[in-house]
Amino acid sequence: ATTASARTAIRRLDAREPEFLTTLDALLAFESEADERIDAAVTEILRAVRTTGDAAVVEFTRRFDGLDVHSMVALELPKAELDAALERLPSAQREALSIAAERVRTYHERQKGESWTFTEADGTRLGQKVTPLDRVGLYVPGGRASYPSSVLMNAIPAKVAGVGELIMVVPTPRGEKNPLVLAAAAITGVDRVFTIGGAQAVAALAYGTQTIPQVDKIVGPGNAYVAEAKRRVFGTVGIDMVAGPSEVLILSDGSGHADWVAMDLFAQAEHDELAQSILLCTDAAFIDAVHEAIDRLLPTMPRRDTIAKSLANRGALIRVDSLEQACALANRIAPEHLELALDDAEAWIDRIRHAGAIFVGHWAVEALGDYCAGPNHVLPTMRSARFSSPLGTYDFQKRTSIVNISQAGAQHLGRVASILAHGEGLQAHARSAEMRLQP
Ligand code: HSO
Ligand code: ZN
Repeated sequence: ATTASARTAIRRLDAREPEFLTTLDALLAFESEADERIDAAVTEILRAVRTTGDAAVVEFTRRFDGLDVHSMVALELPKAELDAALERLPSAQREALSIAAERVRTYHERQKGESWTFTEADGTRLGQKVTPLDRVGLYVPGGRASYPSSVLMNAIPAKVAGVGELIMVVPTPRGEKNPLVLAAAAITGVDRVFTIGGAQAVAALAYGTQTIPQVDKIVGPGNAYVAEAKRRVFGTVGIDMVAGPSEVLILSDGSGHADWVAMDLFAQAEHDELAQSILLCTDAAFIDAVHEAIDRLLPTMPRRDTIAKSLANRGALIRVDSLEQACALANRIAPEHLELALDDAEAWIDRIRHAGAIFVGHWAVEALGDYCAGPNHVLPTMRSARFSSPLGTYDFQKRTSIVNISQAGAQHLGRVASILAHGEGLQAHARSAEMRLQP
């Protein structure tokens, strides 16, 4: 006999109810509330690293990570140690890492921006020159959220773009190193690795220290201290984005397997208690089946506590009228990941305007995208897919305008510029343009 499992707490909503949109917006709202203690600590750490460099980083690393080191040099991992970590991996892991890396590289090659120019009839030539960043810092969290796959997703586009030097920082509390993270650094060709973390690592990369060279951009996820530090050094260096908790939205027409949908919701929920997993479905019976699958499968999951909290906090099973309505809601939600769990999924892609990544059909599941499909798994969260894009090769390239005006071109443009400059009351601009005019 089977024992009835307990009902898992997850919202059951109906998009046809009058207050639905208000409920939905409240469910989506995520305030990374400003915490004064974090602000104050980050201010102090940034100031200390900026003024005393290595000494401050070493001291914070002793204090926060319990590493008994006395110099920054001891915090750099020699390249041989990275290569050794890769060598020592069980061959199945090494092979999986290498297949994933190769697929991610191939995909990101296509994103590479190229320089271009065009020439006008009078010989004026205009263009855009694309240049990779000189030096990039990659933050990798320690502990539970230390994902080797994220090393691939950040390092590979940087390398494909042609970044000159890629410097990774990863905290190793009490000296605990994650061999897969080191192996991922080796396989992607990260140039230098320092075992430092927190706001002090962000500060070191942003300002430079005696040992750590100053970078031009800092990418990679981190805890609240890291996020705040990145926000604060923005301007001195570039940053990728300040990401929120991970999100998945699954669109279903009741085709496919309820267990698959339940596990896809879990896959998101197991990341974090604040992660968001939502199902939009046209079929009431299928929603019941998914809820039953959740009840049955949850007790089998090692991370069931995190999953249960995440589903209760921010999850939802939502009944919709039609796939048209589901697509409209998907665009409002602008999810990080959207799964089209539909028999005829391809036909619905055109309706989706806002999503970080669209997974098309029953076989295209987010977990494959997280590791090895090829596209990046660093995606816009918190509805920012309305205005931003996945991390990509283009984030490690920048553009410079090229303006090459012929003598003939200057005659025509000189008159236009002169008139506009007078209109702005800028005489030097006007005369500088007019000096190029021939009588
Ligand atoms: N789903 C996460 C990425 C990830 N999943 C890493 C597993 N490892 C954010 O897209
Ligand atoms: Zn994931």
